[in-house]
Amino acid sequence: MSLSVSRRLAAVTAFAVAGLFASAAPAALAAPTAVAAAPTPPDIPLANVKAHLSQFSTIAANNGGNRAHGRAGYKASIDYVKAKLDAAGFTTTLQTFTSSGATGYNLIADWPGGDPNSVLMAGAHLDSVSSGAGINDNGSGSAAVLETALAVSRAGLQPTKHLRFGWWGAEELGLIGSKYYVNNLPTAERAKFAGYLNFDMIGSPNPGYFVYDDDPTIEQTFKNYFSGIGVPTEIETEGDGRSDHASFKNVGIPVGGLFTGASNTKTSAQAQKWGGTAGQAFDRCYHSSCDNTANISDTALDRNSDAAAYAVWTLGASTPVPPGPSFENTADVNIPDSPAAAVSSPITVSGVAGNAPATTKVDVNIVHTYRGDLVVDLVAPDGTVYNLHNRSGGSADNIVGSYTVNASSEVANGVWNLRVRDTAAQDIGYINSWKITF
Ligand code: DTR
Ligand code: CA
Ligand code: ZN
Ligand code: ZN
Repeated sequence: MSLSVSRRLAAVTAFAVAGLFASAAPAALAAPTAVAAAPTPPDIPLANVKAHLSQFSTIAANNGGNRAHGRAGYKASIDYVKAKLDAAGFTTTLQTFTSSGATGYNLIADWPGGDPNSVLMAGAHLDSVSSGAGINDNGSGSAAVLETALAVSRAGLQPTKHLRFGWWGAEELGLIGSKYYVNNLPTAERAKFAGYLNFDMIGSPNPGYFVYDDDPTIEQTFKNYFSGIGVPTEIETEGDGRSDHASFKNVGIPVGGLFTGASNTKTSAQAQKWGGTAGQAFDRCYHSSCDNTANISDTALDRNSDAAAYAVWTLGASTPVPPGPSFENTADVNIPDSPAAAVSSPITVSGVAGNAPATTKVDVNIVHTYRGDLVVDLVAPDGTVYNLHNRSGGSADNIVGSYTVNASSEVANGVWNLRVRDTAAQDIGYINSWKITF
């Protein structure tokens, strides 16, 4: 693995800024225009979201036990969502396609108004697998996006961007519906997209709180929400590209999203920070007949529904501060056991004018079997030491997290080091990667 300087990030951020926040045509990397302060995002009523899940459950029960592509249960699900949106003043379009010899449906709902050259879209796949009702996968995402759209209508929101919502068919067959939608978007229409937000499995019964680490501005927006409610998040790694955001990302549209986990197992460190059961899958009923209305964490569904609304309001209606340039070192560095000397992973920063900000962000990914052994420091180019972790966490595994450091007295350019020392015998590990964002 090599040192990678995320110049792409600066370019993407500039594009995202141009796309998400400027009134000029997205193609021009215009500076963000001043916009009125964003209206306050609403709380999405959990009861409303669960009422949609109950409807999806009834639809499955009345149609052979599932809501899969090509089955009556899927079409009934689309009809339910469309009727709600039509009644709420959306302009809806039913897009048909054929897959595996059956007719598939995408539902697109446009909220009238906003800059037609800057589209912010939120979406979820509506189909289930054939083995069950698909309440978490993906009734949860579909219901949250539906209720967010209905909240836009209730608020009579007049966002800066043009808001669009989508419910995809045949995701379980391989992102078929979202691919069909994107592939049939003229290039000029694709260029109008400021971003696509994906919600696939956001109510897992043993939940994790994962944020897609694709577009940094969208990622930061979701992280801002969760840090505002005191819930730590992790980068989504279970399935890069395994949901409908991949269809949009593949054509260069900035994407982001939320995920609460599928068949991967929750670690003890994750159970410590999120609760739930370590050693158990985030969703034991993934793609199973037990993915029913009992297969939902109300807390996770509520938090993620509110986060979806927060992102639509924030990204659609105002100009959040995009993250600055970041630099990353992904080279593995072994951490020898105590009493060995500390080891360091260097990052050479260049091209950043002035001093580091008071909110310098350090993302750390250390694999270790006993985080309580470790002392982790950020060492500035002039040798100043900023302690990030000082032996907390006991026997839990790994240190994966973000730290905010007031490094405003440090010149940004120069060689920064992440320094790690193992201070107790037994248990070893390595620095997997780290990133500094100004
Ligand atoms: N592909 C989704 C489930 C899934 C698995 N990993 C991820 C990561 C991000 C979003 C979704 C998923 C499905 O089975 O529908
Ligand atoms: Ca809520
Ligand atoms: Zn699935
Ligand atoms: Zn899914």
